[in-house]
Amino acid sequence: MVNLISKVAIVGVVFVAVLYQFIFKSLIFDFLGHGRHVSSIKDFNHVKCQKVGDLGLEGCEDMWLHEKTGFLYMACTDSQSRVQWNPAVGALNASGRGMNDRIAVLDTRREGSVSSRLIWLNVLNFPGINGDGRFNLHGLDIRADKNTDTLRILVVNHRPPLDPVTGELLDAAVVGANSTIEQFITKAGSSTMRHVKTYADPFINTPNRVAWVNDHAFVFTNDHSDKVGFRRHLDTFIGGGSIGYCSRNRCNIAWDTGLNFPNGLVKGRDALIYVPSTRHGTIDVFSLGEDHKLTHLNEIHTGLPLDNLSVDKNGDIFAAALPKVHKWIEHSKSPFEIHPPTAVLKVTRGGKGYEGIGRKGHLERREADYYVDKMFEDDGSVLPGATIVVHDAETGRFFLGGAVAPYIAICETR
Ligand SMILES: *[C@@H]1O[C@H](CO)[C@@H](O)[C@H](O)[C@H]1NC(C)=O
Ligand SMILES: *[C@@H]1O[C@H](CO)[C@@H](O)[C@H](O)[C@H]1NC(C)=O
Ligand SMILES: CC(=O)N[C@H]1CO[C@H](CO)[C@@H](O)[C@@H]1O
Repeated sequence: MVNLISKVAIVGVVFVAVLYQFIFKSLIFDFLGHGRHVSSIKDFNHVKCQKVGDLGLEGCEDMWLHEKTGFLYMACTDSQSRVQWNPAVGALNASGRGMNDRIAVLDTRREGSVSSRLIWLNVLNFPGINGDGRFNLHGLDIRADKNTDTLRILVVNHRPPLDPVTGELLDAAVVGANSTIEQFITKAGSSTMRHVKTYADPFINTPNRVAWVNDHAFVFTNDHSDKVGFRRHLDTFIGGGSIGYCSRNRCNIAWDTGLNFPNGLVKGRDALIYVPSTRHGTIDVFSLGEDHKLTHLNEIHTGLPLDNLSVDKNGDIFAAALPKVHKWIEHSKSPFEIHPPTAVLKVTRGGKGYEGIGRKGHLERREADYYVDKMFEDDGSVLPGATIVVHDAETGRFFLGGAVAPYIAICETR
């Protein structure tokens, strides 16, 4: 018996040691960022950043820049509500959800105070929850029409779940959020957007970000394996999540292996799909086939836990990274007190640049096809705990927003 117990104990110790080596060590140091050195923005002489607070630009989780006009679209909420309602990180208290989520439009290329260049989009034709016209914003993508000023907007909307008969709130902690993807239409610089349609589909399960692939179709990430439940809890350790595709009224899963918290995906200038996995600090590169499935072409290692990506006019990809995820987790519970560090990474495609369309085999396992540079970073003094960074290649400016941050930041680099 004693023998058996000691054998069990030894096996237990070995098991914990192996877990430490392969899972917890990477979790604590690589992912959570304990012990990682972070520079201050002051070490980057050419970068001048400014906090923009007090204008209601809170919780601006996602941003998109209209290259032609310089209008910056931002999906915002109030920071405090994200503490209660943020299905991506399992905050599922629907009665604390934001009741004033809205899209801001900042004219970034005009002179004058920020407030004189900022408008909020009024929403037309959208029923919301029991007719209240409201939504709960997360990821967004916009497709600019080639010939006109028309902009097609897609947003992830984390609706609270409702009882279909009574219309009362169901317990989201039990059934999860009722997340949908909403399409709106607007014109650059307009102060309204009109609802076009709702995509509600079993494959749109835990949506995070969307990315248009043409005028009628888009891809999106499901950041977890499920809305709630046991399997979801295992995601941190064994991975989970998927990439979906929707065209008109049909959706399917386009890829579902090897991901771990896939979030702010983009379509690159080269028509490839770039998917960051926060937990791995990698970007997976895919091509989209006629069959609406993805083919994995490459994996870019960035060395930092990543968030959402954006593409600038030159085709370069920018990523907001979280050098200290453990601080960001504290920040997500106390948005006004804790200021986590942010790093801005640039991913440049080498080789043939953005023109060559990738084929399987063509890019496979060739790291040097991409270069990753850290542009600047900050210990939390000026930059928000950024979940998105957008670069205007024309002016050299960067715009940074954070899912729970109480302000945005604008950085000049020239
Ligand atoms: C849920 O949110 C409401 C409204 O903000 C708040 O009063 C309540 O205490 C929250 N519940 C929990 C369990 O945090
Ligand atoms: C989820 O939202 C869709 C689209 O509005 C709606 O048809 C459905 O009844 C909702 N389901 C729940 C559980 O709230
Ligand atoms: C669209 C979007 O903003 N997605 C993610 C950005 O990164 C944060 C932090 O990892 C996620 O919580 C968001 O879901």
